[in-house]
Amino acid sequence: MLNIVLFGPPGSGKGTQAAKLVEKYSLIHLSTGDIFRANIKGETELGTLAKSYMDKGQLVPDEVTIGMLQSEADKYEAPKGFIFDGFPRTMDQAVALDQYLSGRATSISMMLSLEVDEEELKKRLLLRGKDSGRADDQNPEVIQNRIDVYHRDTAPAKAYYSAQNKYCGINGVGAIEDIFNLLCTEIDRFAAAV
Ligand code: B4P
Repeated sequence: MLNIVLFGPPGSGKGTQAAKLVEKYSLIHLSTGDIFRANIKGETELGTLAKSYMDKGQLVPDEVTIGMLQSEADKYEAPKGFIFDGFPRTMDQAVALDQYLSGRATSISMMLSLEVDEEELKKRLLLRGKDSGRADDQNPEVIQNRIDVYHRDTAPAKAYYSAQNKYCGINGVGAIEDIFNLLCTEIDRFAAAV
């Protein structure tokens, strides 16, 4: 299986690139942000809980997020692979993901990390906030909090994958198609080596 962690700060292009990658490589796309937003729309109990964190730019607690991710992944018995988009976002999530995949006799192939400077992130998120109506993209303070949480709680997961020789940083600034080509080059290089 080809299992990719698509990583990066909020607004770095994870969702944008994941949509293109799943189509090219026929992978299953698991975006924790999308699953939370679907639950908010459906007014489920999980949605109400998630909204109370997301609206403030905080992470949804690990015990909720990890369980939800695993039950989504369980729906697919024999996929070609997964793209984990927005997960893991903490060290505990990274460890839980390894344990989960090992139970399925597979593992993470690589972490592709989109690197984008803070000014560009803020610009993109505020722009999306105007069109999408996403509450977490409309308030500069919430956006700053999401970026701060990324540096504090999420970015350390890079070292976790580096230690396994699975980390790959990608320049996430530029044309969407050019960034997509950089990602594909890394995936194809990995696929050719196994
Ligand atoms: P996510 O849905 O993962 O949202 P995100 O990080 O803001 O978005 P993403 O990075 O995918 O957006 P993209 O750059 O594609 O998370 C939302 C919230 O859910 C989190 O804050 C948290 O509260 C909660 N959550 C999710 N996962 C969790 C977890 N594992 N644990 C705990 N809580 C969790 O797009 C941004 C914009 O940039 C778009 O408008 C796009 O068009 C634009 N863009 C993309 N690429 C561009 C480029 N190259 N140039 C210019 N613009 C570009």
